[in-house]
Amino acid sequence: MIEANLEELAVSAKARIEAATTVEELEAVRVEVLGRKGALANVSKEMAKMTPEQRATVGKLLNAAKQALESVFDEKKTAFDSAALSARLESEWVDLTAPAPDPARGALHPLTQIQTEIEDLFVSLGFTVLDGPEVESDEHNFDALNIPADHPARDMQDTFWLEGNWLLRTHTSPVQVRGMRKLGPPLRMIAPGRVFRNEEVDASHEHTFYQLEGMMVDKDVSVAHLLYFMKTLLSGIFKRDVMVRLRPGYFPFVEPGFELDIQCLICGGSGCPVCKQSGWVELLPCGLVHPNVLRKSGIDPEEYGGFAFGLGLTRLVMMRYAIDDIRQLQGGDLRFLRQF
Ligand code: FA5
Repeated sequence: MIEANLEELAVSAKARIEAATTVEELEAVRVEVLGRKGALANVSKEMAKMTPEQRATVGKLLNAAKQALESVFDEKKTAFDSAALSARLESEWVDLTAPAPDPARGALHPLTQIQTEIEDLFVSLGFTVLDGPEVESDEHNFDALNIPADHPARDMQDTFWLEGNWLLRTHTSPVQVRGMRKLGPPLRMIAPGRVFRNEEVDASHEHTFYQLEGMMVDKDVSVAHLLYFMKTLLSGIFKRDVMVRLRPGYFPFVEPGFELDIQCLICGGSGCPVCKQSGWVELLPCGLVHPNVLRKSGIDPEEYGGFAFGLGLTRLVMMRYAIDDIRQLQGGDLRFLRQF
């Protein structure tokens, strides 16, 4: 009797194992049949009540059924495992021969782009590009530019003073001094760079901004030369007609000095916060180099003359791309920068 039951149990368990469609289902059958409290374990417990002969027969059948079912189970489990592995390989498949996806590309900051364009322009006109330190001496930033210690013009540029007679340069003009001393006359140089002023920040004023200095020293340099280079610079940058105005400007290191203003390209001259409602933006102060400045750098003003200019590079970028707030340029916001 018990033999027949065992037979039936084995047949039905084999069928259920083979029919299982998920690992969970398979595991449930295993626990139910082969588990510690499963059907086969129950038969094993029953054997205690049997005669030794019966026990021998049933024991054999039980072992055979157990082994047979375990092997059906293992087979089924292996099939599930290999199906799972194939699915995983399929989903994680990588084509090593496919071309790599485009990496996210960076781009040059608009300031750098314009700086490079101006450098190329001036290099093509025979100018050398010079660099100077951002931490400068009082002598280079002021004295050598005809601005002695007690000169009221020192107040024109609010200075970040450091210890001793050191400071954060307030303009790129000290590189003029370095250029004259290094190259000697005749010379043509430009010097782009970062400058610092202890100023209140607004739509058109930063405490840290960029200028581009230019200087030419030679025999018989006149205002005509200055104007020629300034016009070449502006048409090279804007590639269209822009309204400019020239007015007298005072800088101790030039005589005569001029302010070259550009009609505000943000508002077209009607007035906005960038041009302080005036319609004009100060962009390009310039002039003929003061004889004292030449003399302080070892150049004889009787023999040589020169012109110099100090382009507001950050403002130029604002005009070219119609950026209505200077703070955006150094804010580091990638959404803003990606537009260029
Ligand atoms: C100077 O710095 C002189 N060194 C320029 C110069 C050089 C004159 C050679 C003559 C000969 P100024 O302080 O005006 O000048 O500054 C020059 C330009 O820098 C300005 O026309 C303006 O475009 C820009 N600028 C000045 N202050 C700021 C500021 N806070 N933020 C942004 N741009 C500024």
